[in-house]
Amino acid sequence: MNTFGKRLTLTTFGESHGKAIGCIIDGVPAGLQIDEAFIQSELNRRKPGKSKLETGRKEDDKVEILSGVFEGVSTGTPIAMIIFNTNQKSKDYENVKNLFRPGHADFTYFHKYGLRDYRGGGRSSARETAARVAGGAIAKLMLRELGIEIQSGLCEVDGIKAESIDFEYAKNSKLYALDPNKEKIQEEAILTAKENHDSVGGVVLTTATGVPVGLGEPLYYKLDAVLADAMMGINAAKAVEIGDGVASTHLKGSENNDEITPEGFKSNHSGGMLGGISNGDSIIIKTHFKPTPSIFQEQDTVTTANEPVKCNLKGRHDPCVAIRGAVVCEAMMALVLADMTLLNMGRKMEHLRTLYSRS
Ligand code: FMN
Repeated sequence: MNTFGKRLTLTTFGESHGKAIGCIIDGVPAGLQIDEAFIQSELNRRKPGKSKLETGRKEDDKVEILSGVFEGVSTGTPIAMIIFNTNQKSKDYENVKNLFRPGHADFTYFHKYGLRDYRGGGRSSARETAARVAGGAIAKLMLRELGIEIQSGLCEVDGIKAESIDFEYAKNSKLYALDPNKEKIQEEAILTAKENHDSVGGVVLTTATGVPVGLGEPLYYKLDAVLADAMMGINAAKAVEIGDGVASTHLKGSENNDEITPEGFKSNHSGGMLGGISNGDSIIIKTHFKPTPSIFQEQDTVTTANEPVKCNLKGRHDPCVAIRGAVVCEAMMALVLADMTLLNMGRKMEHLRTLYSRS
């Protein structure tokens, strides 16, 4: 299963050390201005090697559009995009060819398929998420025309929590930190872990503003459920919270309910969704990422023949995957919301009358 979505679908292909990765995004309505510079700028935000806080793999992540766009505008046909891999160092993975890296997907891929592309993790590598970001950029262009904007940033690194949230600040922070006062100690935590040949986890806060009431399908394609699926499907994501999430389980109903006034909701504990349908308030999601599995400390593992062995890794790895994960969270939220806007179009007769009535 390499396809995501119902009306707007994203199919990705490619492996970490293969020739290329890419995606096909289908269902984009004709007539959308496709700003290639914007798609590239989104990929640049996710691309590796921008600072010491990220993997040293240096990929340009130059995207090429192969189809579905004519004279800068979507044609309503599938949009295919490709990104060639240029900076693979597959020999770094020769020593893990016959063993399983703890915390990575090697063990499960091998036992599921009976073989695995060990070079950089093959398809299980988060290199694939560049293709999601390319597809997500198209979804963002579509949503932007509808007044929906998506932003993200890190609200926690190695247990160090943000106490204030500033999405504008996060845009120019090396670690997409949401709290300017916590950025320095969060950065130090990442660099200390890296010096100790270790890694840290982090939490990404993603929000969408300008979302209309009514996105989300009862009962099996609820907006919160699909967003949770989209976020949990990102490599290394281990938990997702909608609105106040886990904290809401510690509140009384009187504290947790978002009271309603003629001007709108008084608060947003619900994260902008009720009954699986958007309520017109901002969508708020937290995605919790585990520490990067590839670390440079000796660890116990087994070979493909199930013999005990020590695992000593080479290669280049992110000390905190949540940083680049933030851009992927935005892409996944964009894909879900774009899909939901298209799905919602036939839900009222007035939608159909607007489209088809001749009078
Ligand atoms: N894992 C690594 O071992 N090294 C990396 O450099 C690395 N970079 C990542 C970058 C991003 C943006 C993301 C989202 C994840 C990254 N991961 C990295 C995590 C692995 O891909 C992931 O842990 C692995 O596929 C196992 O899947 P699971 O953790 O979801 O069970």
